[in-house]
Amino acid sequence: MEKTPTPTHCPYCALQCGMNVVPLPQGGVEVAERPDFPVNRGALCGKGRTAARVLSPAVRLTAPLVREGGRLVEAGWDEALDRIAARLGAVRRRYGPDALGVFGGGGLTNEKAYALGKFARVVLGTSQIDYNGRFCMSSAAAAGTRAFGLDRGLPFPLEDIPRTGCVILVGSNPAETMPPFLRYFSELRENGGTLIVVDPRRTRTAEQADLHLAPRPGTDLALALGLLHLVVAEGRTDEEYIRERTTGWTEARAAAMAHWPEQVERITGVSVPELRAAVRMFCAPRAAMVLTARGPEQQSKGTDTVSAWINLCLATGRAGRPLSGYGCLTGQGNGQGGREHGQKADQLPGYRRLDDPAARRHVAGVWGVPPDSLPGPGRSAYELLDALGTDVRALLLMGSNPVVSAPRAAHVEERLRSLDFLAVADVVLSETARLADVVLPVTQWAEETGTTTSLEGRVLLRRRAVDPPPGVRSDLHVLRGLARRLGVRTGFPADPEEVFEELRRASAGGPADYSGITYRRLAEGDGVFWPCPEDPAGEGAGEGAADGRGERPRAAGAGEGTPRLFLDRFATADGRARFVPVTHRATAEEPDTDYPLLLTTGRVVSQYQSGAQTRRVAELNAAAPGPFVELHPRLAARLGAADGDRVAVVSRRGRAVAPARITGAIRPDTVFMPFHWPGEGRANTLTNPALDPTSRMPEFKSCAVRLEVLGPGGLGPRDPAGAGRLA
Ligand SMILES: Nc1nc2c(c(=O)[nH]1)N[C@H]1C(S)=C(S)[C@@H](COP(=O)(O)OP(=O)(O)OC[C@H]3O[C@@H](n4cnc5c(=O)[nH]c(N)nc54)[C@H](O)[C@@H]3O)O[C@H]1N2
Ligand SMILES: Nc1nc2c(c(=O)[nH]1)N[C@H]1C(S)=C(S)[C@@H](COP(=O)(O)OP(=O)(O)OC[C@H]3O[C@@H](n4cnc5c(=O)[nH]c(N)nc54)[C@H](O)[C@@H]3O)O[C@H]1N2
Ligand code: SF4
Ligand SMILES: [Mo]
Repeated sequence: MEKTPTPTHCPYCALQCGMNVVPLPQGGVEVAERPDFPVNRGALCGKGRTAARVLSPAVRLTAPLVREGGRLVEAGWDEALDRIAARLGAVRRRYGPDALGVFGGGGLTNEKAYALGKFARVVLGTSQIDYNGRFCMSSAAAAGTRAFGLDRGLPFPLEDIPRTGCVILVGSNPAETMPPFLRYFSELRENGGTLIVVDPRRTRTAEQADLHLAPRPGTDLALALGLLHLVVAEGRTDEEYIRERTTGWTEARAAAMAHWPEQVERITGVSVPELRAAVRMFCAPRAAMVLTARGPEQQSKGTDTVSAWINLCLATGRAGRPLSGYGCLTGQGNGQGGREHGQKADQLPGYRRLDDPAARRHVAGVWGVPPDSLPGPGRSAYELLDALGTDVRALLLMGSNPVVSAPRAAHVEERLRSLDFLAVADVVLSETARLADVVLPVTQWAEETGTTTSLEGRVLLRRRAVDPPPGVRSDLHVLRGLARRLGVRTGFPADPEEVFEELRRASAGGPADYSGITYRRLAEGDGVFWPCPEDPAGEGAGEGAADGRGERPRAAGAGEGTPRLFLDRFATADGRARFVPVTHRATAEEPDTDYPLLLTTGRVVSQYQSGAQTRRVAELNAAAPGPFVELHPRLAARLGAADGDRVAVVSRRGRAVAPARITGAIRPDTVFMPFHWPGEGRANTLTNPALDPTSRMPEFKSCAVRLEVLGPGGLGPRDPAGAGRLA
């Protein structure tokens, strides 16, 4: 057997750490360091190091399953695909194409996301497609687009972070969510730069900060406006930059001036001296950055909140300049690329808009269909899940586990159960797959080739390193098989490179232009930053402004694309960034006498998302065996709760039970739960599906709850909801 390591990337988060996959003498593979990849230089978190465990047939699906008499039983591929095609066809004949739903995921490669979007529009003819990325960074994407005319999470590479002067990190906890990323902050501080962390909890990330602001959940909008107010009041705006590179300042300024620091202190709980200190630190150096993640974004006002942070950058001249800017840290392995190539309800490949006639013509041309045949925009993720069993009667789900991860999850579970037909393609028998009528076992990262786009906007090649178990096939194979059975015989190749070649053409000329990127080019280097238009003279194209001086992409040899955006101009029609006037508003569900506390939710380092993959790895379960509720000692004393006591957290949606973890690192008015587990400790039983009006992002980061102390948890290992069990 070939014993050389295969260089590839982690299956989990958006950092897309480089790793080697190495064959073992006794068969199987393991993950090893890959020090030459610049982003993580060999460092991996525990999830990445143990990723090969999930390749084992012992923990994953190895044959299609079909429901017979209420039970899932093994079946052949033809039978499984025949059933799906027959049922989708029957629902379409009876109720029309929009009764067919498709739900995708930001963990899917670019090729899969592209093929899934095309499958929905061309084969099913449905508008009802969306994906879990809606739950992730959609608010930042909406705010970035309206300010800069383009949304690429980070408009600069991570290597710029240590060289800036100050970073405000808002609602992001990389110590748990991207451990190798922390090095960029330690280097920043070694170079004399400062780090400000905004988080209601004193996380392990916040502990590294020069200043930690701990606002009440859901008040980041007021906080950013308060900072902007002080920037104006202290004369720290950059008037020349505002004049030359922006529009809309007058209205945005007026909106900010209505938010007095004392009022902001009352709303957020962050004191005026702390606000002043933050402004001083942010404005002192010549360059500075604001980075946001899920904390400020997963709110029913997430888009306006991100706009407020962008306004702060624009007013101080800190966007579209070297070592300065606003960036959003995407989350899933292909969180960035997954939002560019057409699995989103309103979108066509290349980050084109589905309601733009020119975009429809271009993409329809590549697909060989009349533009009029493409459906219009459909429902957003939660709205789609909420419509299951009523307007949407059959669902094809690929790359998500909403029974655990969707807001108001008990309701979503009930909607999934009410479907006429559910098909799930997954690696493992997830909680959602257990509800399906047909389950398809698919290949994973190390068993297939494909591209992802990291949080830097860097397109990367994942390489096939090992053969999948017999009986397992790829998502692309699934889509090809279904398309054929539904009468579309061409246009759905199972070979990823062929799909990528088509994606290049479909994205050409769009905002996220990949046309100059090829597998060969990706294999030769450390990835290519989009946009990367094709060089008319040959393959290599789009070597961009790697020196930070901001030329537009230029066509010249095998370069790294466009690492830095906006240095000359923003991607708006007039080249200027737009201020958006925003004002603070309350969360959708403020505490009251019945539900006096705020619940916020998030992540721990050793579990990933709904836990479908990581709950199957013994080492990770040992480190993070189950859910818990973080609460402050004062709150615990008031309720009479001791550390480890079982507590019920009750919201208007339902009730979850988990052990108490008492810590001074959280605000006394707030409790925190990680969302990685199903069953009685499922945090999403509680969460509020109030949606942001622009991005349709649910409010995962705050809802009103009360606590009931149930008493000692008892000795011995608890097994809340099968948290530690392998499926
Ligand atoms: N270990 C692990 N790593 C992951 C993932 C995982 O599931 N597990 N998932 C990946 C994905 S998809 C994503 S999206 C990223 C997410 O990465 P992060 O955004 O870093 O993760 P979260 O824990 O959801 O939220 C970050 C912080 O927001 C804080 N927060 C809560 N409410 C508020 C608020 O109202 N305002 C502010 N400012 N902060 C608030 C929380 O206390 C938390 O510390 O992580 C990626 N990496
Ligand atoms: N309360 C609360 N809820 C949240 C959040 C929060 O902060 N708080 N965060 C939200 C965020 S940011 C996100 S991104 C979502 C994520 O939540 P989910 O969408 O549930 O994400 P995963 O658990 O990664 O689910 C991916 C599923 O796809 C499978 N899979 C992996 N790779 C492939 C593949 O290549 N093909 C196929 N077919 N399947 C594959 C996995 O085994 C798994 O079952 O959760 C959201 N839910
Ligand atoms: S930080 Fe993210 S990409 Fe890196 S090893 Fe961990 S999960 Fe994988
Ligand atoms: Mo995410």
